[in-house]
Amino acid sequence: LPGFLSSGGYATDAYYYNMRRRYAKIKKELIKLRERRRLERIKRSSRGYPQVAISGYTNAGKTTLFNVLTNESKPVGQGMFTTISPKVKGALINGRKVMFVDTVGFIRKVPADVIEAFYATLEEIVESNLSVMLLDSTEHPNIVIDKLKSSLEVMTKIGYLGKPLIVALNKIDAIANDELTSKLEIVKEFLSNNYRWEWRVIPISALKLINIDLLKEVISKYLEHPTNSY
Ligand SMILES: Nc1nc2c(ncn2[C@@H]2O[C@H](COP(=O)(O)OP(=O)(O)OP(=O)(O)O)[C@@H](O)[C@H]2O)c(=O)[nH]1
Ligand SMILES: [Mg+2]
Repeated sequence: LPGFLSSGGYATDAYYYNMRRRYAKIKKELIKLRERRRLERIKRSSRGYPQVAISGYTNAGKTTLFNVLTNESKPVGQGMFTTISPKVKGALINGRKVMFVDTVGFIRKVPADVIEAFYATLEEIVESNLSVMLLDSTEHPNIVIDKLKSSLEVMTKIGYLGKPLIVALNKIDAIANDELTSKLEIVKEFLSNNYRWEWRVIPISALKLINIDLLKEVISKYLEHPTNSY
């Protein structure tokens, strides 16, 4: 019996030893990844290109908009987490090169295997000069406001402060006019009470290409007149 106990003790030590080693290895890889992204960001900003992050909840249409703005053909999905790592691509906006970042969608509970991609997304948003936050206008008004509220909470928590915010109310091709009017109102009212810096709300359809030119115009306007915090 003592032999059984002692071998059990040994096995446990070995288990923890292995776990620690595995954990240390993963941690080292994550640090390397993060460092690489940091260097890539420095390279981008030293070229002088402003960066615009497309943020928002999963399934809001971020990749669809990213593809439209950058002529990219990234996969678009029905359901959550089509995009699991951020992607950056340059595009000309009113003759000026802008780097767009397609990000991983916000959700309430992040599954373990996407946590790192999620952090990467957050870093890209904080480093950006401007964020276009997408909302899905086809959802119930309470859901729209709830998601706007928690998106703003995430953004301020990670340090997106003092910068302008464009809220794009997406998928307007799929809702009625009066519905759009009332949702625009509540979103504007929420922002005027809760976002302390410059903001604009623009109804768009990334899929049916409605108001994309207006969105580009506002993006370039905000980039031309940077607020002092970046
Ligand atoms: N009707 C309509 N559907 C849209 C519009 N934009 C996107 N969609 C659809 O919404 C779904 C999700 O689009 P994505 O672009 O993959 O959304 P996403 O925000 O990148 O999602 P994640 O990468 O999972 O976070 C797809 O089925 C799109 O075709 C739009 O303007 N109108
Ligand atoms: Mg996506």
